[in-house]
Amino acid sequence: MSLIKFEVRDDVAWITLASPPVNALSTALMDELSGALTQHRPPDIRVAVLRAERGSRVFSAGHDVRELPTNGRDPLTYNDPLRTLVRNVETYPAPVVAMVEGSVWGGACELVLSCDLVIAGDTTTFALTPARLGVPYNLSGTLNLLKVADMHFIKEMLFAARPVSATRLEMCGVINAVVPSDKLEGVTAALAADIASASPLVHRIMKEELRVLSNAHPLTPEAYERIQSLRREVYDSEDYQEGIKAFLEKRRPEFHGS
Ligand code: YXS
Repeated sequence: MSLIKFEVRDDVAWITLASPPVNALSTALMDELSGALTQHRPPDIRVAVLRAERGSRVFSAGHDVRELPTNGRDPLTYNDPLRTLVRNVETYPAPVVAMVEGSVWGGACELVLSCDLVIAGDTTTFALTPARLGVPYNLSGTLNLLKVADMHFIKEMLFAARPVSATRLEMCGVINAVVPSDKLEGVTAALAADIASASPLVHRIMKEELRVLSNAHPLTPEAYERIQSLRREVYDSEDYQEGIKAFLEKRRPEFHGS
């Protein structure tokens, strides 16, 4: 059974997460999303819209915790499904709009924020919860946050690791707009139609230009190695094992900082 729904209406591809109960980003779901973006491209598609089912209480619960490796390996390296999916969104040769209804958790925040525009319903929340699981948010996701939000807001989201309203993210310029939930689909469809009526060539070129320029961060090998060693410290830790174990056992984790 497919874990997404796919429909094209007037050059706009509507990609719906449909993996109950909480659209956890399993490898199967992420591979289907990447497949939809790889198989359906311009010139047939002028805009892609990523959404959950109408009325969703949870847009996506983030990375499927049951698939996080527990053998001390970083689960979010270059070729892992979430990183591959985010890159497929960022390099898709047309604008991708996230239409967000319900709560967004962990790696799903990164997926949504990797889209070119984000329109959220007024009950939507975003929660970056890796600290509650003993996991460090991945490197590219952290860089993407630095591109769109100021440091204090990023630290609040990552350290407090609790849901933040879409209105707050809009105020901080992290997402484009918050609209009443019953208007969300109409507003998103109108925006997509506007975009679809403009030059697809300019969209493709400008999107790639912005991606290349925004990633132009010189990182010395020493800086890279320092960051990798910090991440390795986490994945080798007991806290990492405890975070996943506690989630699966439905209890509060007991972190000891090692
Ligand atoms: O008990 P059953 O079998 O029915 O399963 C429950 C949950 O265990 C399951 N579930 C998940 N399974 C795998 N991965 C998940 N992320 C996940 N989230 C939930 O779905 C069934 C229904 O969940 P339940 O009973 O909690 O539903 P609810 O409506 O009361 O609450 C929905 C949520 C989303 C608020 C709640 O499930 C929740 O807080 N989930 C964890 C959200 C989270 O912290 N996600 C971050 C995952 S780690 C990640 O994304 C990256 C590694 S990172 O951290 O770096 O961003």
